[in-house]
Amino acid sequence: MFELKSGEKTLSLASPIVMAIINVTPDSFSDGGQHATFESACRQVDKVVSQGAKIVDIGGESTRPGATAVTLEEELARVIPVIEYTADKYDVWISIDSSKPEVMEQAVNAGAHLINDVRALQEPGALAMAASLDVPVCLMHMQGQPQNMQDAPEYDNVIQQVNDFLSLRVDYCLAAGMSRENIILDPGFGFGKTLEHNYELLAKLPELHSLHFPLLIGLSRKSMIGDLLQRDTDQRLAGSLAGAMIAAQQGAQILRVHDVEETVDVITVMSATMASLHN
Ligand code: YH5
Repeated sequence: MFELKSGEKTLSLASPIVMAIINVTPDSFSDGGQHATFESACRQVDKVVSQGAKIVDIGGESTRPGATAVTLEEELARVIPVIEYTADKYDVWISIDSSKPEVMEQAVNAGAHLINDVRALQEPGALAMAASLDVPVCLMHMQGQPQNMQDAPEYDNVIQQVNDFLSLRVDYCLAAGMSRENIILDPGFGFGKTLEHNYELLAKLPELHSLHFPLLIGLSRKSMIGDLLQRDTDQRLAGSLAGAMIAAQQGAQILRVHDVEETVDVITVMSATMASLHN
């Protein structure tokens, strides 16, 4: 049974939990500037905490296909105030979604408990920084870079290649002095994968458990839902919930989602069912 520890805090992974996505990026439909971005992120934190999110994942860099890079200064200006607001007001776990060691450091100093890095600590200095901060880290698989990853992803054996990549990153983390208990793994749905690759990974998710680390899964509103169902981003709730349910049944411990209230309902029904097995 997995449990995460960060400083004085612990988080049980005995049944699946929800990580809420908090994007601290300027909304392309409004031009309210930095303060509007801060305010809307804080209101989103208020909402998802009340809906039962156990972790809020705060990110200031868009890693969607084709998104442009953000400077260190800009990323810090976006995420640090939101982390401070959340740490001051709530008991919830705070995750910093970043690949930059300086952001990881300042985020943890501002109250973040966990690092979520879609680049699996491959940026210069990130591995040493994460090891010295001594907090849990999610290592995600990506083929290519956000700018080009969806161009023509190719694998001979997608589950094996994802497994081998994550296993190698684990070795580097352990060699850098990171504790085994601080590692979380993620196959990275949509990060350099076709629709078929994504569904093969979801179907074969239990194979990733052979590494014996908790799994984090993010498929909420992604193309693997939208392209399959031919639905726009605001019409992907049912598909996302089905995906979350399947991931949880396949043994995923952490579900990274936009729709917190609905996903909490799904896993509550599932957990009640599983608990009744022992009756
Ligand atoms: C993830 O899977 N994903 S950012 C496109 C969408 C909807 C959502 C077109 N960060 C993950 O959420 N971190 C992101 O619709 C992540 N695992 C972890 N650990 C992409 C995203 C999204 C992209």
